[in-house]
Amino acid sequence: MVLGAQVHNSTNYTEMLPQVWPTIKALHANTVEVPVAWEQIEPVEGQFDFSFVDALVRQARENNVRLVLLWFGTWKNSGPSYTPEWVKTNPGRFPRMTNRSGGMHFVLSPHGRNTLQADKRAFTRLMQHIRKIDTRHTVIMVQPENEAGSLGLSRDFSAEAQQLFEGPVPSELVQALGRNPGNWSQVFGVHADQAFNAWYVARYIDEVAAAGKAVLNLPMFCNAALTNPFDEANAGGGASGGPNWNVINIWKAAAPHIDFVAPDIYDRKHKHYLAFLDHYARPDNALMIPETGNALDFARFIWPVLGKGAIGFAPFGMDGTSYSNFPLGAPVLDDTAIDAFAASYRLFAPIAEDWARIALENPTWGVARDDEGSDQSTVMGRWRITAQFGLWQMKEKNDPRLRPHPNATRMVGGAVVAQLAPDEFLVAGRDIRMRFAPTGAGSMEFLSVEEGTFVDGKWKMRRRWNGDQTDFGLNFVEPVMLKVRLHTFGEA
Ligand code: N0T
Repeated sequence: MVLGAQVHNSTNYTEMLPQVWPTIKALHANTVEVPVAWEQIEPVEGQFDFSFVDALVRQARENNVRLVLLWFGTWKNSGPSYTPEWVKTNPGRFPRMTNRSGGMHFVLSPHGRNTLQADKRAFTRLMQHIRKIDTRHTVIMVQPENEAGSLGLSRDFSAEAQQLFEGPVPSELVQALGRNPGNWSQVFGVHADQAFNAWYVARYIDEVAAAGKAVLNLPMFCNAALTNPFDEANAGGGASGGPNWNVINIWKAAAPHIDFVAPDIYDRKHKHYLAFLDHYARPDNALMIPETGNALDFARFIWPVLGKGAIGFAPFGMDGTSYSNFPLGAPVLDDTAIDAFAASYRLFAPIAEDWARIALENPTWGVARDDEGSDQSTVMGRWRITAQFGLWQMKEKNDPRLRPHPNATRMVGGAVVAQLAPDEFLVAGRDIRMRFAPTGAGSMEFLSVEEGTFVDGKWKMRRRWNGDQTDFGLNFVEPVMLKVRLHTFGEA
């Protein structure tokens, strides 16, 4: 389970690494996502320099964390800014997309065979190098390209691309989607441009990934710049062709060597965040959040992320280089911002394997405060579980005669529940109250509420919660894990 953190975009230099590790340590992260740029490993065509990768892998080991390498190549937030100068300055050999009026768009064309060959060669050399130096398996995953697609232009309008666009949709794709054959407009209607670009961008990246996997078979994923999760009509208006939520099926058909596609979530509306999780958690797609905002508001979403069985989560911009991507993330990465994420990482890091197994084998539910702080509930077996936010621990509800709890207006609070047996649950959370009530007759009574953790795969109790700690529901402040056994009485 990746309790991750992504560093800033320009932290991919050996001399910056000392500004990474203290933040990662404070965060209790077990995995760091770091860019490796094409321009840095192949500044001169055919001459490779892996000194940064060497330093990174060595220092990651010294700091006891795993790595996810981010290949900044043909596409970085759609643009070619991380390609070497010999690529940037040769649009004849490495064509950009052509816009509707015949002009040059800044994004490289996915139809450029030379670009694909050059990117593929550099990426393969990177994978060869990792194979050589990383027998200890410090690098656990690779992300080929970053937020691929095209911002500002829906597809390539060059003569060559236009010809492809007017031709039939490849039969593998229509078959995979269960559609009737036709040209792109016939099959995809108003989404034809986006679908077309998605297919060619995904085919391109699949070829890069396949070449890399042939050398070293690491899991590979692609991250998505997202559009509004409910607005189908405008879903093509973002990084067109990237693995946005509305074209996941096209990516699945086009890129069999990409193990999963993953959402970069910077949208802090609760309803939107949860909708993204639903879009990307599929039987054919493992859920991982490779980037999310590092502001306080985002930290609580780790709970529903865990509840949906995610394999990873990583706030973006976690290093000491003092850049801030506000308003996407925190205005300043101070101790409070770090602690918002560190709190849950501290709890889960020592038991990441235990939790991964539990979440695989048992029903789970995760919950985070919504934008209003309303009660939320679910039913698991014969129990209704309700989450409440912003309450004093000994009060049933907000009492206007008392001063409001400081959390009443803060975007904090969340929990995750795993049902181990009909009447037995694990519950972990922060800034939240969790209540259990039978859906049928009788009243709930706790048999035991044990606070503890897993040691060598076995539950180990630290203390029992009782009295004030259970009389008003289970009130979490700092994250702890509870094993809760319930029964009902008085049903007759
Ligand atoms: C991200 C990051 C980095 C609701 C931004 C986010 C990273 C890239 N792009 O700091 O550049 O390399 O993957 C795009 C956010 C879209 C805005 C959504 C607003």
